[in-house]
Order: sequence, then C-alpha cells, then structure tokens
Amino acid sequence: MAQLSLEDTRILAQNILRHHDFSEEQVAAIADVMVAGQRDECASHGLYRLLGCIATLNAGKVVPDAQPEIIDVAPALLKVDAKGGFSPLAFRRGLPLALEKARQNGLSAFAINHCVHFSALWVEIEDITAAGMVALACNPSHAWVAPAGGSKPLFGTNPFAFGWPRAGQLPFVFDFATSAIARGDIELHRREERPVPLGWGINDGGQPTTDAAAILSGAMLTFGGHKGSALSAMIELIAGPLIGDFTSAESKDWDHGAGALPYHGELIIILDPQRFLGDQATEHLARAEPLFTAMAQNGRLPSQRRYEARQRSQQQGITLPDTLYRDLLALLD
Ligand code: NDP
Ligand code: PYC
Repeated sequence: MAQLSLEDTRILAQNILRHHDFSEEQVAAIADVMVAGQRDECASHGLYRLLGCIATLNAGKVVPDAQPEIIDVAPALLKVDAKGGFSPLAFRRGLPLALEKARQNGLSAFAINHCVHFSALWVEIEDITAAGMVALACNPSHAWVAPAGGSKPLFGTNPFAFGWPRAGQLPFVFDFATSAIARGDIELHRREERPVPLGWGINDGGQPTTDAAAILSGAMLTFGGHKGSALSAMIELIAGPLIGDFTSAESKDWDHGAGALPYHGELIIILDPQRFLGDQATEHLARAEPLFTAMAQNGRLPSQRRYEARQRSQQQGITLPDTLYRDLLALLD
C-alpha cells in the first residue's frame, strides 16, 4: 500500500486534474470531493474516481473548464446549469443562494442540470448541515440496475442521502445507492479479482452471480427488492423529468458506448428548522438525540464508520493500493 498525507493526497489529485487542463475552479471543487471520499475511507468514491474522470474527459464527455450558471427560478427554487462540467463546482456555486432561499422560505429546492456525476452525496449534505439545515439529495446515474423482478438494466444506482444537524456534534447522515451497492464497489472487486456477495447482481442471462465482471456486463439489483426499486423510480422522476433532465436510461443512450461517467441532473432539498420551529427549534432538535442513542443500541449510526475513518486519516494520512497509486501516477505522463 502507498501511504500519503492528506495534503499530498490533495496535491496529487489537483496535479492530475491540472495536467488534463481542468480550470482552477474545477480542479479545486473536484479535488475537495475526492480527497474527502478518500479521507473517510469511501474507496469507491475517493481518488479511484480520477481514473473515471480522466477517461470521461478523453471520451469528450465532460467540459473541463465549464462555468456553471445560476438560474433563480422562484422564491424557493433555483437551478444551476453545470454546462457539461462535473457537478461539484455547480453545487459550490449554487449553495449560498439555496441556503438563503431556505432561510427566507423555510425550504428550498436546488436542481443541478447538465452535470457529469462521479461523487458521493454526503459531501454536499455535510455542507448543508454545517449551516444548521436539514438536507436531502438524490440523482439518477446510468441504466445499470434491473427493476425488482426484472433482468434488464433500467435504473441508475440512484443514491439517496439525508442529513440532520446536531448541536456540538457531527451531523446524522446516511447516503446510500438504491442498488444493493454502488457500482464503484463492484468495479473495485473486479479490479482486485474478488468475488462479490450474492444479491448484488445478475449475469446477462439473468442468473445470480458472484462474478463482478459478469454483473457489470449484466445487471445490478436494487436493495430491498420492490422497495428499493420504487425509491429508485422516484429518484428517476424527481431528479430527471421534474427538473428537465435525463433519466438513467437517457444518460446511458447519450453515452453511446463511450463508457463515460453519467450525465444528468441532481435534486437537493433544504429545510430550515429555524423557520419550521422558531424559538422552539433548539428544544425540538434536541429531541432527536434520544432517538439516535436508541438507534445505536445494537451497532452504530450511519456515518459513524466514516467519522472514525476521518479522524484516523487526519492523524495518519491515507493508504492507496499500489496498483491504484501506479495508475494515478500514470495519469501524469
Ligand atoms: P453503503 O451501503 O456502504 O452505505 C450506505 C449508508 O449506510 C452509509 O451512510 C453508511 O455509513 C451506512 N451504513 C453502512 N453499514 C451500516 C451499519 N452496519 N450500520 C449503520 N449504518 C450503516 O453505501 P452504498 O454502496 O450504497 O453507497 C456508497 C456511496 O456511493 C454513497 O456515498 C453514494 O452517494 C455514492 N453513490 C454515488 C452515485 C452517483 O451517482 N454519484 C451513485 C451511487 C452511489 P458509513 O459510511 O459510516 O459506513
Ligand atoms: O458508484 O454507482 C456508482 C456511481 C455512479 C456514479 C458515481 N458513482
């Protein structure tokens, strides 16, 4: 394993992006998200994503110097047109206005359009909870996942994330793909030639398999059967047609076999506890704490693993598999 400090991890990510002519603003926004993923030991959404981002650039499927444009649609609604760039800069540009609208109205809906998407959603959720807000976010991806009972890919891996601010503590956050697992994790199993658990996907004959490559060319499965399937459909709708953007099937068609990262939109909803509760906000938010304590009775809260990993990385730096480190250095050639 290669060992890097967090600062060297950031410099590596930034240098690779600069080497491929991403604009400085794009470099900063993309690298921040990837370094956060690596720091929190979310291997499938850390520096590994640089391989997909540069492959997407080489396929001509992302704009490296895109300048996102904010469109102020209504008192509680804004859109940011990412103009074909990766999503993090569009999120960064739109966030101040989205928070301001939530403060004014009690809630705001923030749509990102025309973005190429590679990231974990919890990074954005934590930016919103840091402002004392409750947050939800979701997006489609590429049609890789069969609907419950089917065998043909239709849905994306469609992540759904939620965040709740906690006084004096890291927020309560969960963030999961509506497929049994993120596709990035199956890709990492294929890279490392490791079998995956049964239930993650089926081969192109519709048969259950533990072979990661067979699932990647067959179909992934939703989590929780028909329940995950319905949630995934909801995400296709509210972060697709509702915001005037692609479904996962349309994103896959647009890809046209290039193997690029998905191109679509994202929907973020922000709720302001102060506007809901006024003077009683502190008292009512405190009532969440016994719920969290009771939830952790037999294990842990979502994000607890991440927060522990964060602390470890801040003290000791991060590790990367040698093969990945070599592949990343090759992107500087
Ligand atoms: P996981 O199944 O690994 O984890 C999902 C959530 O469940 C996390 O919040 C995790 O917390 C929590 N969790 C896991 N195990 C437990 C447990 N035993 N007890 C309590 N909570 C637990 O993630 P996925 O594979 O579903 O998704 C991984 C990432 O991939 C997400 O961040 C998602 O945003 C991203 N993704 C992005 C896509 C895109 O289009 N951009 C598409 C699909 C996924 P913890 O992190 O602490 O383990
Ligand atoms: O891991 O499923 C995934 C994914 C898709 C886009 C970004 N991550």
